[in-house]
Amino acid sequence: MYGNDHSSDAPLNAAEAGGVDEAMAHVDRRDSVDSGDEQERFDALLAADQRIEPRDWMPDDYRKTLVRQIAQHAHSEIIGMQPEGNWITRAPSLRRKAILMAKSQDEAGHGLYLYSAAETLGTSRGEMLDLLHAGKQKYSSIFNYPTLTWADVGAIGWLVDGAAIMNQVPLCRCSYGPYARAMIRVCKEESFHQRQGFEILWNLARGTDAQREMAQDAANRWWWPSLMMFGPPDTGEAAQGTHTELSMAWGIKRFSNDDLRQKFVDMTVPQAQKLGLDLPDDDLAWDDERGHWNFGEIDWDEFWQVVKGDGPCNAQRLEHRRTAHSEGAWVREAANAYAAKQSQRAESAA
Ligand code: FAQ
Repeated sequence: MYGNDHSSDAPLNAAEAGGVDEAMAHVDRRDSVDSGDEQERFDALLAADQRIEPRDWMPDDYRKTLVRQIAQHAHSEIIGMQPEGNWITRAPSLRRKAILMAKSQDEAGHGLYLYSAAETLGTSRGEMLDLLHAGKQKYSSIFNYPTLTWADVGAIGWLVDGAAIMNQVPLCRCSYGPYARAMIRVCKEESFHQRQGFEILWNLARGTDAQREMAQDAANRWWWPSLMMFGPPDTGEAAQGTHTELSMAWGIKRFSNDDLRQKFVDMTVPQAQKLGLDLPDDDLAWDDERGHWNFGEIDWDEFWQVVKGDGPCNAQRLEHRRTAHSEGAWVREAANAYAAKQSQRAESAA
């Protein structure tokens, strides 16, 4: 099974449903925004749906919010390589292995685009990594769960990448230019990631009984953590204490966590039906009045436990990251020495 031939026309994910094209069609009309002082110009740019660029004045809290979110996003990409990296040496065929290696490399690349976007806000990649290693910056809760079988690689692609795209397509229209532009490229690549996960599960679900059970078990284990990825409830009374209201006013977030979670459920339930897999939620039911799927209570205690460092794999993930960083020190030193030599040469030739 290749491509989208499990269904004739339905897009598999949000990136394929036009959101990225819409962001790419954004027209730069910054020159037409002419206002008095710095704050007024910033507000006028936002009101005209124009991008804020690194050279622009911006409120300190806007800058801090972006650094927090983009750093967390970048860290998620590179830590997110670990759960599936666990299966590169055990992929069931050469084709599967090549695909999985390419996917992990894409994720390293996404980390780089994102660290670069954050650097335009005046923080260095080294500083952000130090904060990650010291446990002072976060990464997504989802990557603290183990990958026990090959089907987990499929579930990560289908559900985790699917949730990531649902959250990231609106970020292509984020008010901060470098982040928005990085997201366009990331979403295009993520779209393939989700497709490869779906295809793994499609094949397992049509394989032997043992393979089908493996696929079902993976869907059971990854469903709820994928819903948690969107972040805590942030609408109605729950909005208090979250960053959503301000981030939406600043055009950083375009939708609430709850809205994106609902869109994800609505997109994913028909896909599960197509795969022939059950989702582990007895409350899952189509609501004609709302025009959405109703779903059960999320275990927010589990979410906060994982976010605070007490999930199944938090210690292992951070330890592995710290080790990789210290073992890579010689590469960074060599790259810096090479760059210094190049610039010395360029200076003496000038
Ligand atoms: N995990 O007020 P909000 C991927 C924290 S990339 C941990 O709603 P915000 C690709 C939040 O930081 C996946 N912490 O916060 C891939 C805040 O704490 P703080 C990553 C979480 O920022 C696939 C507190 O809870 N994607 O998967 C989580 O407005 C496969 C209150 O929350 C992004 O980072 C969580 N899930 O909204 C790679 C997308 N959720 O900072 C490999 C960009 C919330 O005050 C394999 N980020 N928290 O201490 C965003 O869109 C936002 O930051 C949200 C959270 C929506 C994640």
